[in-house]
Amino acid sequence: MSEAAQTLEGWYALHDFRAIDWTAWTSASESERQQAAEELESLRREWAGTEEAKQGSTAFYAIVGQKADFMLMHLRETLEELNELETAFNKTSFAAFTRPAYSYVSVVELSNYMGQPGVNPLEIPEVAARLKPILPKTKHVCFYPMNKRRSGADNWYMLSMDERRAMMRSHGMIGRQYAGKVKQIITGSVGFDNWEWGVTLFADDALQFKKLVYEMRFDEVSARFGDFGDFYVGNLLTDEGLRRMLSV
Ligand code: 76R
Repeated sequence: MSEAAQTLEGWYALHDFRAIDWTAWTSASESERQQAAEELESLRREWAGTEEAKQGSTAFYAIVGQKADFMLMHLRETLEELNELETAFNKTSFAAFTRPAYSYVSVVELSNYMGQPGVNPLEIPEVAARLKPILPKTKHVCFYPMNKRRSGADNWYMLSMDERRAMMRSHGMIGRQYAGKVKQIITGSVGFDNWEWGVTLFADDALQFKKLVYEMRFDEVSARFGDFGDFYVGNLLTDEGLRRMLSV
């Protein structure tokens, strides 16, 4: 058996994608819409409070294209909290104007491929901080789930630790060239959802998503071993953006 990579886990993650029932929204009365918007607003204040207390983090993005209208990405200490959040949202009158489009359950994950022997990574403050990240408020987000391939000669899980480490080093070197332009949060979902990882990228310039993902396609770990699900790309929903989106 090959040696399993050790992983460190942080906050649990829920990516909650919703579509808005625009017919219902635009034909609702002004006061129904206002009530719905206020209930959403009150949850947003609650989420902001949790974030200020550093007990979790939430990102809110409009999604471009027909896959969804918006995404809420929540990070929390426990799966129970994610469940409560989801239910609280579902009980709002705003949720009655939405329908589920997609969701993804995972946990913030760092693997030890690049770890130094004899160093406890949890004692490195940057590592500990990356396990419980406050989500960036960049203009754009990109999310997609992925697997490492397990087929024939291209079975990631049959490779030796040394082979995997060498490939992950090359992967990390490409990634580092995007420092300051793209922030990535890798969440592990083996045992939680249909793919092995969720990849969430944040950037102020959306083109950097394309450039980074494209460049990685030529790198062995993605070229030979990466299998990808649907991509979701979106724009930060500020207070003003949300008002504009919901105005009729
Ligand atoms: O954690 C670290 O910074 C060390 C290096 C590193 C690891 C271990 C790293 C760096 N990644 C790691 C693990 Mn990554 N990453 C992806 C994708 O589209 C694709 O082809 C792949 C999707 C992107 C865009 C990306 C970006 N990475 C992983 C893992 C877990 C693998 C495992 O355990 O087998 C996956 C699935 C994954 C996928 N990666 C970086 C980036 C970027 C931008 C970096 C540099 C981060 C930095 O140095 O700040």
